[in-house]
Amino acid sequence: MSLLDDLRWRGLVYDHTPGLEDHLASGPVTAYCGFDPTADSLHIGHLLPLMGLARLQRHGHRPVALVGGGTGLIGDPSGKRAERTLQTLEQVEANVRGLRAQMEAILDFEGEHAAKVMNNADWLTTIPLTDFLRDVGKHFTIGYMTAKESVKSRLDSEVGLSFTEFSYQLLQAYDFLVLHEREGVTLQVGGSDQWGNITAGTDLIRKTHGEKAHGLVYPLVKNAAGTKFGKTEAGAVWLDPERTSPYRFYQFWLGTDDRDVIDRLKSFTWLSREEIEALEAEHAEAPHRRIAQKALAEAVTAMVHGPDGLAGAQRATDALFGGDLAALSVREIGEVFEGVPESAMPASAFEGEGLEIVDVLADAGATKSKGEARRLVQGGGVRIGNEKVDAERRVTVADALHGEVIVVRMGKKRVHLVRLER
Ligand code: 629
Repeated sequence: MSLLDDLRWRGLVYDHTPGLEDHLASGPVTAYCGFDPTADSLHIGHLLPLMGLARLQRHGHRPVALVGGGTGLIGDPSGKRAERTLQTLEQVEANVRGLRAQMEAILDFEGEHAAKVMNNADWLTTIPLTDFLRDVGKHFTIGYMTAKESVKSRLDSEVGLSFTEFSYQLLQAYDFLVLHEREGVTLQVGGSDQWGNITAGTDLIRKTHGEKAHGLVYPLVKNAAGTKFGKTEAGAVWLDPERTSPYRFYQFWLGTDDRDVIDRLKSFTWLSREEIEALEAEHAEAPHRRIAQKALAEAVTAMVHGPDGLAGAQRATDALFGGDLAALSVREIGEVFEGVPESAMPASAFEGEGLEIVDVLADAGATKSKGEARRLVQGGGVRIGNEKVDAERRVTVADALHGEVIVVRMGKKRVHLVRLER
């Protein structure tokens, strides 16, 4: 299957310049995608375009990932309803370092079609203003620039648009020109929000060199439920494990809506058409088994966090559903039970004979009263870790995982952590 046919089947083609199919068939093409350093980590919204570069690479083309150390100083108005606050130079530089490291994990930097990471600060922060206005600005009319969706929508709105952000499309157009001249780049890819900026570049290359350059944009990912993809109650889903733990990351994909899961397998994994169609059939037959969600969560977590990251995430998930809690590190326990109510009690109380379970529940505030604690225990719904306990059971230091934290469960849904204070 040709690259474009594969991308189409995966639902990754929203629009492209005419003649792209022939251009890709004419030989190895050098393609780029840009990422502005608005944070020190990429999030899953960036995964699709980054994997898109890797898909091109696997079909024999050469990818360039561009970090916007220069454009990040300005701010792209595309798809943004309000003006952005400027970032400091130091922030942008620190963020560039974070992004570069993550890109290096997904793209292949070896071999004939080795990927390259470049930074547009190298040319955008050094070009004299007068050169820029003469060599780039002169090719664009105000009418052309204001006709772009990113500009039009803001001009019609109350917040307006600064001259700074208005200029952004020219910077991205100039990048495409520079990469065309220096690296032989003839294709820019991105999300559909980037179409205006990309075509500004193809127009500039045509005007300056009389050459044809191409653009290809992906549809923006949408949830069937109408909610925003990639956002959870805790905010964005980041690739940096310090920001979003591999466990949370895994859980995010595991929670994919039945109506979305096959599309996500197509766009966010390297699974083949045959493998995905087999999963689709299984999923249609028994959606409650969540086989497709598991395959998705495994594939994306392994790709981003490696086999160890995936193993840790699965261990944590199993532990939560009856597996061995003792296999988790204190840190993993914190991740698995993030947001669960907790209280501290002196470790000394748990030494020797320890305390009665009813007292632990009441003293920790896990139940409202001793009466409620007693009812719950007698009803057989209380467990320490995954062990069911009766009213006779005494709780000691031995029940604390790593000597630090006791996991108390009440019924199916309620959990309370008791941290031992020393
Ligand atoms: C200089 C900067 C270039 C080319 C591109 C850029 C960045 C571009 C942008 N992209 C978004 C970003 O940085 O703002 N102006 O967060 C983001 N992108 C990936 C996809 C996107 C897009 O990194 O293109 O559509 C999200 O899926 O919003 O010379």
